[in-house]
Amino acid sequence: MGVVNVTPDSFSDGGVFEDAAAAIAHGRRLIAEGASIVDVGGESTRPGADPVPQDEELRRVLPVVEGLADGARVSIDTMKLAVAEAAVAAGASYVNDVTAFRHDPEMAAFVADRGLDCCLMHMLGEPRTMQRDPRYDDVVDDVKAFLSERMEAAVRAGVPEERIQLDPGIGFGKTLEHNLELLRRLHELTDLGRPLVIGTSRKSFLGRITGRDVTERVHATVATCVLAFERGASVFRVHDVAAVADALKVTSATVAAWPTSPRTTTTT
Ligand code: HH2
Repeated sequence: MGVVNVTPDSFSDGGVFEDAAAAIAHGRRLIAEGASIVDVGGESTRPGADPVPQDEELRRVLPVVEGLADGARVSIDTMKLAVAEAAVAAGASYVNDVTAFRHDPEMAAFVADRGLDCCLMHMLGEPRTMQRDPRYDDVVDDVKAFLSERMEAAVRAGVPEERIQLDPGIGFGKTLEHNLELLRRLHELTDLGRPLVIGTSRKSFLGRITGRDVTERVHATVATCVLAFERGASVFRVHDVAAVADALKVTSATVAAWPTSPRTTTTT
C-alpha cells in the first residue's frame, strides 16, 4: 500500500504532493514500483495535528482519487463519512479509517452497503492528544481486544468479515516501547483471523532508534516490514514502495522455502 498524502503538514512528506497533478504522478510512480493499492489522504493524523474541515479535505483528495482510480486500486484514508462517500463515487474501493468507524459510526453501514474493503486501525485517544503519556495494561492484549471489538461492530453493521483488514496503529497513542512490543509480538494478532496491515513507514520511533531525520528512515522502515511480514503482516503501508517491495520479495521467497519458519508454524 503506497502512501499519497495530499496535505501541507504530513509528518514526512507534507507539502510535497499538495498539488493534485504532483500527487497523481506520485501515486502512479508507487504503482509502477510495486504497490497494489494507493492510499490517498487529505488530513494529517500525526501527533498534535488539528482536524481539517470536510470541504478542505474533499478539495484535496477528490481530484487525486479520480486521477488515480482509472488504472489503480485506490484507498481513501479518512475518518469522515462524507469524504469516503465522495471518494468512492470518484473510484475508491477501500476505506482506511484510523478511528475504526468510531469517529463516524455510519461509516460501517456505508462500507457494508457498497461492498467495500476496509482497514480498522487501533488508536488510543485522538491525534491532537494521543502521544500524551499513553498507557496500557498489556499493549498487545489491549490492542487485540480493541480490534476484535471493532471487527464485531463492523460485522454487526453488515460488513462481511472477508472485507475487513486490521491494523495495530503503530505510533497512534504508543510509546517507543509499545511500538516495539507490538512488532515483536505481532504474530499474536494473527489469531484475529484477518489480514494485518502495518504502518511503520518513516515514523518517529525509527528516528529515535537510529537518530535519523524523517527523510532518511527508509532502511529502518524496511527492517520493520521484513520483521512484520515474518510475524504475519500482509499489507504494508509505506512511502518508499520500491525499497520495501524488493525486501519483501526476498523475504517471501526465503520464508516460502523454509519449512521451520515461525511464520509457517503460526499459520498452520
Ligand atoms: N499511519 C498514518 C496515516 N494513516 N493508516 C493506517 N491504516 N495505518 C497507519 O499506520 C497509518 C495510517 C500516518 O502516516 P502518514 O500518512 O505518512 O502521515 P500523516 O498522518 O502526517 O499524513
